[in-house]
Amino acid sequence: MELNEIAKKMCAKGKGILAADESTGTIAKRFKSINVENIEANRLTFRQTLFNSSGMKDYIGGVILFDETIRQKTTIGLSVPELISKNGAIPGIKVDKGAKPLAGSSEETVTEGLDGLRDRLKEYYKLGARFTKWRAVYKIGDSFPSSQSIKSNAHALARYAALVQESKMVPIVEPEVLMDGSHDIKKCYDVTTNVLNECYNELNLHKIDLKGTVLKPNMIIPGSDCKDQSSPEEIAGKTLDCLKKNVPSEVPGIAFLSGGQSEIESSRNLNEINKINDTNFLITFSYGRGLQASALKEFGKNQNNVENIQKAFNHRAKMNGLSSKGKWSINLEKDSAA
Ligand code: 5MM
Repeated sequence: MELNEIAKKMCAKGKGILAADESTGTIAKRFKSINVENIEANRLTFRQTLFNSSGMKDYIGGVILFDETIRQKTTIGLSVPELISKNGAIPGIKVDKGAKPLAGSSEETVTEGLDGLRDRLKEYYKLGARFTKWRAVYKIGDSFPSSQSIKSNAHALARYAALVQESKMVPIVEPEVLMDGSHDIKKCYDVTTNVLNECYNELNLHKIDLKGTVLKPNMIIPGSDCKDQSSPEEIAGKTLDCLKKNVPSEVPGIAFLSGGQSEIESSRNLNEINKINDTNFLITFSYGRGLQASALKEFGKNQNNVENIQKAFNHRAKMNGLSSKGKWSINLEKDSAA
């Protein structure tokens, strides 16, 4: 498949991406919150239950995996990537090695993982991956993000994307401006503008074929401790405006991260954005917590209750699938859950 075709399939109308690429440390936090032991068998059970649910076929275009997961064999005989493909989605892999302290600006981070990446990509392709993900993280503060952080992270994202396209896979470019802090929505808009601008400068410099990429940005949202919270309409208007001004029109798909929004908030905001989407971008979700929080709770209640875990996941997948078409409503939330 051509890169552009893969990107469009990942973000096809009515579908989005399941971000199940929590590293061992992050999944440890998630499992701790539900009192489940963080061992390989439990991580496989939870993820296999999601990947084998009926919601996959209708609402999920791609699944982002962690290194451990892409190598696992499910208890039904298939490898994890085989199970995902069988259920109609494209397997993908997180290839960054995490956000590490940025020398010279120790309160900020730069994402590492370029060394040896070309060889790792060859292996992931053989294991079945057809797209990849790399996440850069930007914190908002009085003097953050610095231009040092914006430039170094954009440079790394572009070098990553070039290696990935060379390996015939689609790079998801994820510059995440964090929600943490008391900044207002305008500050988020301005910072995201600068971050996106620098990312596309570097992607162009590194000759990335933008038609074969997917952008995974944050929404334009006030900080989680900001006193003036915004309406979904304002969030949608500012988010779409920021994307129109800063994302080149060749980019086929934009799949948001949920970033700490609740499940309902992330569905509602995505829906509002799609209601006013007058661009050619396929605008959808690439949620981790936004898709998995309820299913994780069910898993905590009883790890063997496949039906309840899948029911919770199918519901969120369906709601976000509707949001990707601007067809979600709070009433459907209640009806479908019932
Ligand atoms: C699923 O979490 C991803 C991996 O995080 P770590 O490397 O810290 O373990 C993360 O990159 C995720 O893909 C995005 O942030 C989207 O997830 P949310 O929960 O923000 O929708």
